[in-house]
Amino acid sequence: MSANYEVRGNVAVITLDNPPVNGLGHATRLGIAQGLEKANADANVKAIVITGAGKAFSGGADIKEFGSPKALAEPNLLSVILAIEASDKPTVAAIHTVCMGGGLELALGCNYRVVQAGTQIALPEVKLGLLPGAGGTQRLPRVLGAENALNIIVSGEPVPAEMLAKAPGQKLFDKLVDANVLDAAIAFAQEKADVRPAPLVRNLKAQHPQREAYFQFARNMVGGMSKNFPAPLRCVDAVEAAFTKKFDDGMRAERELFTALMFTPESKALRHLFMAERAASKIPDVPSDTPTREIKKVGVIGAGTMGGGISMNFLNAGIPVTILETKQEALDRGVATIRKNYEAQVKKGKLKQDKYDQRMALLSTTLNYADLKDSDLVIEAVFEELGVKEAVFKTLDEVVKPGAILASNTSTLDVNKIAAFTKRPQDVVGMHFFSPANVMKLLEVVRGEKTAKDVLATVMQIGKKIKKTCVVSGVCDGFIGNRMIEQYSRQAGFLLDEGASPEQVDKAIEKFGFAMGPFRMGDLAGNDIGWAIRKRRSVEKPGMRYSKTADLLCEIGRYGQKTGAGWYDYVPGKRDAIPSPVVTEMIDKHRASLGITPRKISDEEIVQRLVFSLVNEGAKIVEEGIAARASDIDMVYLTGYGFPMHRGGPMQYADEVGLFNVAAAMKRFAKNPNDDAEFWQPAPLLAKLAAEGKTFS
Ligand code: T1G
Repeated sequence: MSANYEVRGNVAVITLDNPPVNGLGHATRLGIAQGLEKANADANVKAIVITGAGKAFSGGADIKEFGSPKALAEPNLLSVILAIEASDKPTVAAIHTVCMGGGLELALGCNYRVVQAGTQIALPEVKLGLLPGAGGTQRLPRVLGAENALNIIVSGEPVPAEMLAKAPGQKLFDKLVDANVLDAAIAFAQEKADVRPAPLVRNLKAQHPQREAYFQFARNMVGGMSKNFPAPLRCVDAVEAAFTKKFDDGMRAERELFTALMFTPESKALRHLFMAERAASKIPDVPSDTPTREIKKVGVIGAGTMGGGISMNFLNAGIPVTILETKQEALDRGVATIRKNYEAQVKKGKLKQDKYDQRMALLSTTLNYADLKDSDLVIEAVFEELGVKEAVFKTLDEVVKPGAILASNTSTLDVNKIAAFTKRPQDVVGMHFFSPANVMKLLEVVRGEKTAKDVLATVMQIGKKIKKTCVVSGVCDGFIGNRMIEQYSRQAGFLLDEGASPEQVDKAIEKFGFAMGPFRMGDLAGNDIGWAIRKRRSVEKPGMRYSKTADLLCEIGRYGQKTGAGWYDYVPGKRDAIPSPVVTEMIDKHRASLGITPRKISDEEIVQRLVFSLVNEGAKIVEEGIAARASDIDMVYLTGYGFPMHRGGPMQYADEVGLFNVAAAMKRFAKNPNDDAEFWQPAPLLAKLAAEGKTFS
């Protein structure tokens, strides 16, 4: 698809037509250029209108083209905008719905802009680790001034057109209409057909009374928010060039800054994230138009931390929830926690009182399963033990109406076994929320062998409605995230056995970008949780070797912050992790018992063993079909496990390092007698891609 051309009266209309959002791919750019030529060659044409078909004026440059020769193929976006400015006949942009990135830059090249109220205006390039690279940093300040332009460029956030159209002194929009923007633009074009010279944004002067002071202030403000990302500060540099350089020199400065950012790992990570987020919503064998079941009422079993957090997600989306517990005091405790959470948001000004009241009005509680019979979706969040799940699902199977979806929030148990407790396994699915469930974005949607396709499509849809990033996982021990974190935790323990300290490991991986290293995380979440899982797994997988240090820690009751001591010591009431002589001695003794002479371990080895353990297990998960694609693994780790955004996820990071180098490192680790040679054999998928010089994505 490209751009359509027609003449209405004496006005040529060029319509961008590249569904779904009129991305400015090569064919579309070519179509616009050809339309301009045609219009300028047609004596009957007095003016030109440019607009977009469907649900957008334009969502900007075609992100899917990035990195391919097409992205720069002539006419590139800069050439198209220059052609618009060079047009003999006046050009009017008819802007509606979405006008973002290169789409707004295209409109800024026109002589005039007519916009429809409700249009979302944005320059979101910074969210891709970039900056507007087709004149946005030079033209927008000329029509909006420094402050408004810089806010839009550095935030990347959309702003309603009507707000900008009413800004004092703005020259971004020449006319704001409520509807029928194309008709209005054609009429406007006819009015302006003979005005010469037609105005051009490039001829406006960008001025600021205290330019130096303002941009210094802007750098200080932006510098704080962009610790791991260079783009926001580069945006400030580019916008300042509009105030210190001639237009063409400013354009050259913008181009240099844009091109440099295009090749940074951070931008590649963010562009990967943009595509990965959208890919995760696609289930290969479930068509995107699969009919879904209506979810009007939700039941939640269990009013504990998870049950309460899960309930809040649905209340926040305006969906009524009935929470069931076995005892009234458990219900009362659960509701009180929900209230406390909302009241904290109201106090911080993040939630209006009336919204809080509305949400609480949607919440009901019960001790009686019969009250769940009309639920369209029931999610159990009871004790993580198969026997308990069996009792719950057998009862649900008896009580809840046919066609209801029965979901388990289990984090490690076999969803197929849970489904088999019912006579409707096709309606059973895993919905694995991450604690705190009302905050963490990740939702692992675990499909059982018999889970129906419309159940999956429904859960993905409702998951998006409650603002979760949904990733589909097959059934295996730990699904995607926890299965991988087990290897990460094993490596952390082996590093202690071999000579590292908890604080060295934590500091190394936190310097890499994780919010919290494995030992501080253990102290926060509770070391006894992992202890219970290791006990269960030692029965199921006796061959799986672990460092004993974590068990030794729990055996002396050091569960973490909740017991006042864990891997670290804590001052009561404070969360600062203090290296513990008790733990140091415990580790030293354990090492001696293993006959290991401690060695100095580099931060690089620590980071590689922790991160590459995720990569290797992730590659196995993809080749087993538990995850549909490598980028799903990245979505799980970016939204559920605090993997640093600027690295793009474990698989993206491995691509950046180079799979050949990753495989080579794994082979080195396999030679370490205190490590796990079998685990470090590169997964077949990884070995294959490395050998072929390919990447996961
Ligand atoms: N290019 C290609 N595809 C795009 C796209 C784009 N710019 N924007 C969206 N899509 C696809 C998306 O992948 C999905 O595809 C479908 O459209 C629906 O997207 C030189 C260099 C426009 C607000 O960053 O913010 O211009 O999964 O689910 O919720 O300075 O998409 O169906 O195959 O998000 O209605 C700057 C990014 C580019 C805008 C619509 N522009 N897009 O939201 O739908 S860089 C952006 C969005 C640039 C210049 C620079 C949103 C949206 P699929 P969706 P939505």
